[in-house]
Amino acid sequence: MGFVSSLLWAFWYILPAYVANASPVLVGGGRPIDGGRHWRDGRRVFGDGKTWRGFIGGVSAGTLVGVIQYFITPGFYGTLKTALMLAFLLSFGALLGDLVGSFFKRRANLPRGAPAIGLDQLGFLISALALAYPVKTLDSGQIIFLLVVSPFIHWGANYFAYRMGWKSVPW
Ligand code: CTP
Ligand code: MG
Ligand code: K
Repeated sequence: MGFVSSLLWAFWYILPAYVANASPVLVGGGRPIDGGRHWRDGRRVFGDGKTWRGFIGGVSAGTLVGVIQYFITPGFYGTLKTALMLAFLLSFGALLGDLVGSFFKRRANLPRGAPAIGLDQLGFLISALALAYPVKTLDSGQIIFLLVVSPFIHWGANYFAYRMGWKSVPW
């Protein structure tokens, strides 16, 4: 595989995780996952920015993208079942990593929406890669590439969402 095509495949592989991470800003809202409860430090467990609708909607959107990807490049996945499993684990991993990130942000006394550089841009990605690892993984060069470019994509996507009026802060 050529260098450029290996990087493009890395994007193709991780796409469900990106979609899962980005879609809650549009589909989220309603009941927060922590149900409004507080941790023993007196602060919210996750906060109002982590909702069931965002979580389930994000996992669904990412998984659906994976199914569409299978029909575009079946050879990359082998079987529909593999594509489905991979997309689900990438999407679930992304939202789980995002949730864990918010847990640590609240423990650090950061209010909902406050930026946490590193955690915000890479937490979802590392968690997605880890959960999907047993089904299909990338080589180390591709993983390093995603770790380097994802923060820029994350910032770009958030800035776009801010300019569209979908969220109140550009990060
Ligand atoms: N969102 C959601 N459910 C999730 C994740 C995100 O509803 N599980 C929605 C919320 O409206 C959230 C927005 O997507 O405000 C942007 O997500 P994110 O930046 O991850 O949340 P923050 O508001 O920044 O909250 P936190 O400080 O906890 O990261
Ligand atoms: Mg945020
Ligand atoms: K986040």
